[in-house]
Amino acid sequence: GKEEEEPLGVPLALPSASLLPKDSAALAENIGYHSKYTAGGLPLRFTLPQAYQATAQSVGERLLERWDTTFNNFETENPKMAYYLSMEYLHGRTLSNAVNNIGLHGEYKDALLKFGHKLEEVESEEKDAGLGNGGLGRLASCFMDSCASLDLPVWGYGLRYKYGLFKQKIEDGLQAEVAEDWLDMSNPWEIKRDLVTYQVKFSGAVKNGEWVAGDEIQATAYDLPIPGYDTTNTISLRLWNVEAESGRFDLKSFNDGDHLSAHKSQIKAEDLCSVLYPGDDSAEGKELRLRQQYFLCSASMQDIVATFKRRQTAQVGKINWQSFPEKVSVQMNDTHPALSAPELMRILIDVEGLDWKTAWNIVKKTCNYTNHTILPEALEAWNMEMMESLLPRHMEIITRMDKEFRSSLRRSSGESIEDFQARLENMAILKNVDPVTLRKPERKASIKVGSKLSAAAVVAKEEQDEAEEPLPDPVVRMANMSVISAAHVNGVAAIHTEIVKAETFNDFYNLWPEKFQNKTNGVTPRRWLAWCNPALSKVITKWLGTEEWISDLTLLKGLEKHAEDPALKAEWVEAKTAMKVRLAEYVKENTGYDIPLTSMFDTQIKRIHEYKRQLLNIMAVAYRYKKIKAMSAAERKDVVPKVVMIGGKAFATYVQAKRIVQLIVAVAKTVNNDSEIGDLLKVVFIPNYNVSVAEVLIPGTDICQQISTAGMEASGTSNMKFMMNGSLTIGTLDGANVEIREEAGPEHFFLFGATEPEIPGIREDRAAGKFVPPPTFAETMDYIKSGVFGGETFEELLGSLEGNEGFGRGDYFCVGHDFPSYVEQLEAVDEHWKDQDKWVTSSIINTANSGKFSSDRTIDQYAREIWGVKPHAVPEL
Ligand code: NBG
Repeated sequence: GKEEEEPLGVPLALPSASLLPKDSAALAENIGYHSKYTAGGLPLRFTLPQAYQATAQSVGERLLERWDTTFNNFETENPKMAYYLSMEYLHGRTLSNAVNNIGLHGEYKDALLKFGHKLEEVESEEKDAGLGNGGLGRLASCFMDSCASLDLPVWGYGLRYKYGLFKQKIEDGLQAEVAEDWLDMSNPWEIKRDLVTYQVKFSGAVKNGEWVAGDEIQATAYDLPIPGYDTTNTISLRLWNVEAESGRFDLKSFNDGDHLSAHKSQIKAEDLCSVLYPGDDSAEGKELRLRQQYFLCSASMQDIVATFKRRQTAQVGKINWQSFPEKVSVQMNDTHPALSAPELMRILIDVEGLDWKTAWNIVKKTCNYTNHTILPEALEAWNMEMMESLLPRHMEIITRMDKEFRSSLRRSSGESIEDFQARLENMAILKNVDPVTLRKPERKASIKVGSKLSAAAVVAKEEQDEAEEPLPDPVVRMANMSVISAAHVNGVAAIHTEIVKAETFNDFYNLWPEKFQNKTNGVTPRRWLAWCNPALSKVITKWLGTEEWISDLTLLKGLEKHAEDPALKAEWVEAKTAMKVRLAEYVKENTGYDIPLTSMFDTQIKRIHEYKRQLLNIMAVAYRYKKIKAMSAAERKDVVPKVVMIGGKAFATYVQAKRIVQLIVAVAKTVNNDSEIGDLLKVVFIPNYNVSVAEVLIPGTDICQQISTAGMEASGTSNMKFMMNGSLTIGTLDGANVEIREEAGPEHFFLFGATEPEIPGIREDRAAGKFVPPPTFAETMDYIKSGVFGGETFEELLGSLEGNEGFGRGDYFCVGHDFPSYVEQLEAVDEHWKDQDKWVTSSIINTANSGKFSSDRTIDQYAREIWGVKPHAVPEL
C-alpha cells in the first residue's frame, strides 16, 4: 500500500482530556460557527438543511476526538482485532443516534433552540444511508453499534456506494424505482483518508508464477465513526471508494484529441462503487458484482495485513506470521466477502513470501463465515471462466484449495464408492469440472477426422450430439469455499443453524462438527428502543429505577413483576398512544390516509418476497373486508377496528413481488374509500420503507406479522424490534420467531401454520394433485379475481397459488395450506384485543422478555466464541 511508502510523520500527542466543550451555550456557539464557516448553503441564513449540516459538523468533531483516542489506543496496545467484512450496511441516520450515544442529546436540543430549531426537525433533514438491501445490512449496522458499546476492538469494512438502495414511489398504483443519490448533499460524517489507499488488480495473466494485472484500481478509505453508547470507544466503519485518479486519465488519447476515451477508463473505474447490487435472498451473477466483492476483499485484506505488520513491528520489533491469527479474526458476512480467504493466501504467498502450507494454516484460523439464507437461489456460484479472466491468480489458488480438499476427503466406513463420489462432488468448491483435471470436461469421443464411419453414421452421431444437453459451465461455489476456509461457520437463529447442519451443509457438518455454531441475531437496543421510542423508554427507566437497561437489556426482565400493576399499565398505554399519534401523523403526511388511534395497529415491514408472504397477509385482509361487508349493523358492533400497514421494497425485476405491492395498494384504495366500512378497517401501503421509517412504525405498532413459510426466514430481525417495543406477534415457527415465542411464553404469541418438517410433504401432496383448497381460501381468491379491488383481476399473481405447477411453482410457499390457521389466529388476536387489560399485560411481558435479542448479547458471543477478542476500554476523555 501507498501508506507504507509515505513517511508516517511525527506522532501527534493526543491530549488526555477532551478539548471540546460540551455545554449547550458552547455548542450553540459552535453550531453558529459552522453554519457560517463550513455549512455553505445560503450565506447568513439559518435554514433547516444548514442547521443540519452545522450540527453534524459540530457533533462530528466530538466523534473525531473519540475516534482518534480509540485508534491511538489500539495502535499502541495492539489488542487482537476482529474485522467485519460486509457488502452491505443499512446505517440509517447518524445524527440522532450519535448525540444520544455520546450523551449530548439534551445539550444539542437546548443549543438548537437558541436558533429557534427543534432537534428532531433538524435530525429529519438527514438522508438515510441505505447501503444495504434489508436484514443482512441492518444486522451489520446493529453489530457495529454493539461492538463499539462493548468496547471491543473491532472494525467494519464495506463499500462506499454512490447510489444506495433505490427510493420507492407508488405511481398509478404500482411501484416505481428512483435512484437514491444519498451523497448529493455531501456526507458530513465521513472522514476521507487520502493516505490510506491500496491498489487493487484485475485481469491480466499469471506469468512465471507472477500475476501481471491487466487493470489496476485504487481504493481510498472513507471512515465513518461509530460511537459506542456511554463509552469513549468509537470504532470505524471503513468504506472503500474508487477515486478519479490522474493516473487513470489517458493523457495520450487526450492529447491526440480523443477526449471521450481519455475519460472512459476513468469512468469505468469509478463505476465500480456506483451502485449497491439489489437482492436480498437472491444472487445476481454479474461481473460487476464480482468486481465489487473482490475490491472489498482485496482493499480490506491489504489494510488488515498492513495494520498487523505496522503494529507488530512497533510493539514486538519483528513480524512473526504465525501470530497473525492471534491478532486478527475476520468475519465474512455471508459469502459476499468469501474472496477474503484466497486473497489472504495471495498476499501471504505472493507478497510476503510464505509457503502454501504456512499460509493455509493462517487463513483457516483467521476467517469465519456466517450463513444468512438457505434459499438455493441465493447461494452464490461464480462462473469459473469469468473468474479466471477477472482474477487469474485467485483461480489458481482456489483450484489448489479444491484439489487439496478433494484429496483430503476419506471414504467413511460402509460408504459405497458412488456415495463417496457424490458426497465429494457435493462438497467440493468447483462444480461441473472434470474431477481429475479440475477443468471443464472434454466432450467424450467425438468423431475423429478421417475415421471410417459411413455417411449415415456420421449424421446419426451429429444428431445425437445435438440432442445431448450442453455441458453445464463449471462454477466456483462460494459457500463451499467459505466453509472449507473458515475456522467457524454460524447460522443466525437456532432453527436456522439446525437446518444448516442437517441439510444445507450436512456433509460438512458430519466432517467438522466442531466448526458449526449458532449465533442468534440481535438488534441494538439503543436505536431500536431507547432512541426511537422516547415515551416507552421513560416509563421503563422509571419502573426499573435505572437507565442501565440501555446497556444491559436483560434488566428489562424486572418489568415482568409489574405486568399486572394498573399504574404501570396506565403509563404503558399512554406511552404507546403517544407513539401511535406520531405514527398516524406520519401516515397522514405520506399517504394522505387518516387512521383512527383507537384501532389495533397491525404492521408487516420487510422486503417484499414470496416466502415472506405479504400475499397471505393481504388475502386475509380481503377476506376480513368481505366478511365485514356481509355483516348487519348489529354484527359490525362486534368487529375490532384495525389498521393494517404493510411496507417494503420489491426487487425491481421481481415481477411477482411487484404484483403483490400492486394488490396491497389496490385493496387499500377500495377499503379506505368504502364509507360502509368506515373506521372498521383501514389498509395502508407505507411507501419507501427504510430504517428511519421503521423507527416511526415499530414503536406505534400493536401487533406485528412474521408469517414466512416455515424454514425459509433464516432469522428475521424486525420481529425482535417489535417485541422490544411491546408489540405482540402473529407468526409461524420460523427463524427467530421460535425463540421469541419461547422467551415471551406461548400465551403471549399467536402461532399458526405448518412447521418446517411438514413443508416438504405439503409440497409433495400438492404436486400429486392431493391438495383441496380450503373453502375460505378459495372464496377469497374468487373475491379478488372478481375485480372488487379497482377492477383488476390479479390473475397472474393468484395463478401462482393454483394448480400443481401454477405460474411456475404451484403455491410453493404454502399460502393456501396455511390460510385457515392464519385466519383463525387473527381471530384469536381480535379476542385478545377486546380484553385490553389482558392485551397490555401481554405487551409488557413481551418487552420484559426481549433482553435476549439485544445485539450486545449476540456480539458478546461472537467475541468469545468465534473471534477471541476481549473488551479493550479506551481511557475516558
Ligand atoms: C437475511 C435473512 C433474514 C436474516 C438476515 C440477517 C440475506 C441473505 N439473509 O432472515 O433473510 O434476519 O439475513 O441475518 O439477506
